[in-house]
Amino acid sequence: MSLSEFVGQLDALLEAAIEAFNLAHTEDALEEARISFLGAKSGRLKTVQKQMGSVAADDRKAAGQRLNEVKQLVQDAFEAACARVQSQSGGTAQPAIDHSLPGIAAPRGHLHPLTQTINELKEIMGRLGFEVAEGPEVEDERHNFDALNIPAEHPARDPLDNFYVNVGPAVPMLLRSQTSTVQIRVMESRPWPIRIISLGRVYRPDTADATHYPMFHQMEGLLIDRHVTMADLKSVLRMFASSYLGADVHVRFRPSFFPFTEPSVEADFWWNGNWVEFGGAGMVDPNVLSAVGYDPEEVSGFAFGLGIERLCMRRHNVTDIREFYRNDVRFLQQF
Ligand code: FA5
Repeated sequence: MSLSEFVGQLDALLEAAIEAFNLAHTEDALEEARISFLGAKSGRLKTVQKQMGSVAADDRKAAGQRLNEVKQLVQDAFEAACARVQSQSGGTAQPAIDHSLPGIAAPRGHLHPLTQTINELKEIMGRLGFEVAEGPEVEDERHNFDALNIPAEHPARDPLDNFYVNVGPAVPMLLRSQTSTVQIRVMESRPWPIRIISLGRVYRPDTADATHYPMFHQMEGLLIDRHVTMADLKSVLRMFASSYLGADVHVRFRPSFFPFTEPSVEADFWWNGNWVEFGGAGMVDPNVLSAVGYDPEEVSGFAFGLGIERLCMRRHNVTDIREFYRNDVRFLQQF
């Protein structure tokens, strides 16, 4: 064999060894590559070395020198690959993950009790034919007050009783204080008949106590059609209350006043020896129907706005509304 052939074989071997070591990503794969190139008995380097005897005697010294250089280079490439594989597996000889160990089960969360309540209320009202409508939480005064027949001088508009937000001098805006805003948005956007509910957050600067919170949830209901009466309103609210709170729930209606309904009532349920108010309701005031372009001579309707926390409290016997917002997992886990 000529010297150049011998050296050519060594160079090809070196190139192949470097590539094989680079491609090895586990200690096992690297060991396999090491045996293939540097193995003492039948490694490829050994095989080439055995051919040195066939190189012309004059060239043998040069061939030996090159053989030693390549041996060293292959050894260096192997050691560099060892260091890389070890650092990739966290520097330990063990695999980073022990697949045989039992796993740690992640604790499973669930929906907040109020979200669960909202979903259930939607389902009950859906069965009564009410579809869900949405409205913004940051509202203008027209939807929160004017169109609801609440005039400029009405005490309910007092800045101290509302959360006004500063979005620019031209448009006074506030966090909605009631979901009745959505009644207006729906009536403005489509012709009657209407049968909707809207559930969401409302905001009032009320002091927090066992039954009040400055941010709470309401379910608004609105039904507009020909010949709607107070009897329809009371039937729907009674059906709703017995579906959600149980057939034995005791509900009463008290005369009340809201600028946007006439006549108006407040609805209470009996709970732990007391009447607890859970919502306001009434027949939609003709002024409201006119404000959205409906003819009060042609249609009538009823509306209601119920406190979702109060309903959920009675259903689950929660005696302090603040529990819903403390985020104490011991409380939340119970639902
Ligand atoms: C209203 O908000 C009217 N928009 C309801 C209405 C709608 C009347 C449609 C007529 C027609 P009121 O302010 O009473 O009404 O609130 C309704 C319910 O929200 C209350 O009965 C109560 O259950 C709940 N609520 C009121 N304030 C709070 C509060 N600070 N924290 C928790 N729940 C409250």
